[in-house]
Amino acid sequence: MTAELTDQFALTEAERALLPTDDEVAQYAAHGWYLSRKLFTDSEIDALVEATERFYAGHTDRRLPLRPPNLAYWTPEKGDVQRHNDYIHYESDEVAAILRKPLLGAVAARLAQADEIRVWQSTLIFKPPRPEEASNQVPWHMDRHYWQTCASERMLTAFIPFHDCDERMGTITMVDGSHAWTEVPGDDSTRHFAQRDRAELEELLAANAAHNGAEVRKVPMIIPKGHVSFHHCRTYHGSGANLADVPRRAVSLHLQDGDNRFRPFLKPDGTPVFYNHDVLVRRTEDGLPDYADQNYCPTLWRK
Ligand SMILES: O=C(O)CCC(=O)C(=O)O
Ligand SMILES: [Fe+2]
Repeated sequence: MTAELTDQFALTEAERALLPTDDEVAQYAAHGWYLSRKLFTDSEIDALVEATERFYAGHTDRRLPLRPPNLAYWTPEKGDVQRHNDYIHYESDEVAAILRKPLLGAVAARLAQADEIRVWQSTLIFKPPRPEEASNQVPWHMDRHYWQTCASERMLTAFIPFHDCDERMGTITMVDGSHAWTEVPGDDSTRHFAQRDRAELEELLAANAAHNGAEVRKVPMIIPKGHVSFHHCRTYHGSGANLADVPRRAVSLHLQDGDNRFRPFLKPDGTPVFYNHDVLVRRTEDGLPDYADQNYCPTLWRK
């Protein structure tokens, strides 16, 4: 074959300069979070605002073929609460095209020390400037708890705000080093934070810190527009109210390494755990949900 194959995941030299350094990869491994360089241009971010406004106004390029059991999906009749819309990378081609920038996957691959990064989930988030609205507070949690059907311990999340994002806006806040903690046994941690009591989760964080002889050091991520905050799937994080006078807009892009596979997982009471993908993705040869199904879990970057 003489035709040259262009590598769809190749980075330009300018992009390679934006990857985390070896030191930064080591910092991520030690602390469980990383604030990136400017990975998206202002016009890419502005395009996300426009595309997601069209989405909120009712535009989708495709809809999920069925409604999975634990879907977060804001619709206008829910009113001026915090909006969460899962599978935004599936429903909006414009959003997907921007989020699937190979540079983003390459940064995640360095952090996770993986040869391949696929999308796991993406959630479009809109936090209205209403400090009194309780749904705007995100209680302390680790994402791993919601992904117990995943074999991987290296999954991570890219939090991508659509503007400068600071404490006043209720930015995402990390509990430094908490990804390395062991857990107090006995809690049914698979229940989503939206279905749990905030004070109970606050206590659970304190109990887990004490269990590890650790202090709770909270690090608000001050994220300039175009930069991305990454956190390990076991890093505790949360966020407070939006005290600004404009909405806080973001996508949480949850990522899996190429080796991630389905694993069966039982709750403490013996009932099996499901992830929403399990009713959507194709099956592997063994009849298990295939977390490499490119329809739902497209590859972002491969070595
Ligand atoms: O919206 C937030 O501040 C937190 C989002 C979150 O939990 C995540 O990105 O995993
Ligand atoms: Fe989270």
